[in-house]
Amino acid sequence: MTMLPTIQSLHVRPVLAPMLRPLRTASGAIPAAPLVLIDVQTDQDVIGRAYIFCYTPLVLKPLCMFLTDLAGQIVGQPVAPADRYLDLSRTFRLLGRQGLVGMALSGLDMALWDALGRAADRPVAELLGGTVRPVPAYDSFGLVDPVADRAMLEASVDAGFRAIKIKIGERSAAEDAAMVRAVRDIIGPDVQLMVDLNQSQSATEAIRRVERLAAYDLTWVEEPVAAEDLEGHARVRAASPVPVQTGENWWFPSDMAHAVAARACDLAMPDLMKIGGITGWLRAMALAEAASLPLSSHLFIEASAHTLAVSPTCHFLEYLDMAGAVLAEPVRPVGGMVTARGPGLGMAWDEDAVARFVVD
Ligand code: SMN
Ligand code: MG
Repeated sequence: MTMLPTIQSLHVRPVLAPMLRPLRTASGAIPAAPLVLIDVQTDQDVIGRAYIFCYTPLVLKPLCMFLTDLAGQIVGQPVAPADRYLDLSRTFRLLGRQGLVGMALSGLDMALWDALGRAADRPVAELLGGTVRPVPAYDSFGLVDPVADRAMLEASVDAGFRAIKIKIGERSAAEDAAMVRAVRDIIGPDVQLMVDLNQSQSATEAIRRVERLAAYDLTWVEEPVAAEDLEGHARVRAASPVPVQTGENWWFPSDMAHAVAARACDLAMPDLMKIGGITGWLRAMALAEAASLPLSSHLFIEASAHTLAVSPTCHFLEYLDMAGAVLAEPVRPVGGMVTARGPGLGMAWDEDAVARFVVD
């Protein structure tokens, strides 16, 4: 029986990766993607790779330092993601795993699953007992201008996407309604349309806004109030004619369990970097199945194609490419579907691009 690989070292690099479409949301703008690239070297001549999306460049260096110091906890240990998840959960029990800790642990977990897949020369989806298969994707935009962005929206539909998300909440309710109406006219009645308020409203205002938007046949309204306001989410959900989506800010499966118990949402979309990586996702997908919640991803398109392929209530993969500029082969949706690649998670860095975008 092949021995598990052993972790030999951890190498991290901070980069600012240009994005195909710089992102503006009701809660802030992201002109370029601040990423920490993680490489886990092992003794079986495979390197596990993953990345962390940091939202702001301000945490690039602290995360790199933390991960470099974290290496001392895992070097010499087997590439056994579930074991390392439990060890590190204990290590950080007193501090808590929210914030940078959770991001680092989740990113490390993804890199370990990549290493395990590479050692077995199989895609991670197969290690999880499934098979690689096309997963429905939606094209995820930021705040849009229906005039200036018309061509981009039309190109998305022409490329085969059957679902599109836009962000709202930065402007007045009337301006948001005009934008949603215009986007619905551009994409036509047969393409699903989702909106994301990015935590920008009170429950009362969110209800008021969603009632104005219901005429445009929305698939979901996302994070209407602050992510941690579960009671507010539940209030919006009880009054909303549009299904409520949330989850990108759940820290580890316990946050998801609390949201399910609070009846906060009709749909769930954990983020691999906050839910605890692939190991955390496996627990989250079980909670979604038990609560009959359609499960979608948030960012991390490469790894999400593997985890959604084995998720019982798989709904949509969010196509919002944060790392394509530093990957040798960026993910390319085909006909509105994304198919996972192996071995492992199927990512290789474009080292010339990394050298261009690395942050000193
Ligand atoms: C989002 C927010 C911030 C960065 C990327 C994406 C957004 C989403 O909430 O759901 O895509
Ligand atoms: Mg969102």
